[in-house]
Amino acid sequence: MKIFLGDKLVDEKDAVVSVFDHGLLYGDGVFEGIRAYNGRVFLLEEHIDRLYDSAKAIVLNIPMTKAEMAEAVVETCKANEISDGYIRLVVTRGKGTLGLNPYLCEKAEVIIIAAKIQLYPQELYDNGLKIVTVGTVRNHSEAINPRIKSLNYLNNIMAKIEAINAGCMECLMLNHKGEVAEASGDNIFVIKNGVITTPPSSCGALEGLTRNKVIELARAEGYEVREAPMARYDIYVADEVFLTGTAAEIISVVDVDKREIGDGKPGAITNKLAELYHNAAKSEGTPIV
Ligand code: PXG
Repeated sequence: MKIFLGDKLVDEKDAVVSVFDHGLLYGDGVFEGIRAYNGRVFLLEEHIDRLYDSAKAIVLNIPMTKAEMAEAVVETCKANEISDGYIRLVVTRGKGTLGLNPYLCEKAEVIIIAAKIQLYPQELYDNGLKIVTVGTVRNHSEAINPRIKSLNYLNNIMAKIEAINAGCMECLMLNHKGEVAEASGDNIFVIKNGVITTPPSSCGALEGLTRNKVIELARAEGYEVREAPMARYDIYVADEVFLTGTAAEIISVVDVDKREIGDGKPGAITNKLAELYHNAAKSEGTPIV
């Protein structure tokens, strides 16, 4: 496998970073998870915009232009003959000292990995997911804003541990006010009486690109979509619930804290949105050429 590291493609065995890299020492950096479908990188410009916004928010200077970054992503896919796969783009603060001071780090490190992804088992797409609310509260937006896709994922990992310990593969995370935020690695949507609602990012959600695409597709199809704060109650009494993410795509949730959602099966609107999403993913994107 070829990895993009720094400013060029190298063999996987040569793709090594310093033990003094602040990405490793402090989770100091930003990342993106991107999908390629059918020989195209889906939502590439949007992912790169979000990466640079995340970097700006943490005062991280990415030593490449957005155009160079987009080119590097495509080159990495090409070098690994990826036409359907998953791309992990990581920018760390780079090599520094054992102290926190990020200004002592010489240069940000850029890493691009283009590989295959393991999805949820098909059975879960067919029958839906069970989730539980976890005690780990989503990061306070004035501590680490959840809109920053930072390398520091302990908040999400603590939530994921609770989910797995409870026998679930995903969970519901609330913000410090008890409002619905998101899942540990996905955004959440509810459908009630035909209206689709998802929490605004101000409630503690990453502004997911799958989320944004689903909102756009749903509105184009004539559905009413709202971004509004929600309580767990709104989830429990929903007709349909689903999660969105680059890796998960659209997956139905049929049980939340032992409350069956709707009739306990993936709903019609969720299935329709998944179909629209897959059609967009297959036909849009930056060609890998
Ligand atoms: N919320 C969080 C906290 C995320 O990490 C999403 C929402 C969905 O955003 P996008 O832009 O992908 O629609 C994410 C992204 C994994 C994994 O292995 C998931 C993400 C990132 C890295 C790994 O499940 N999700």
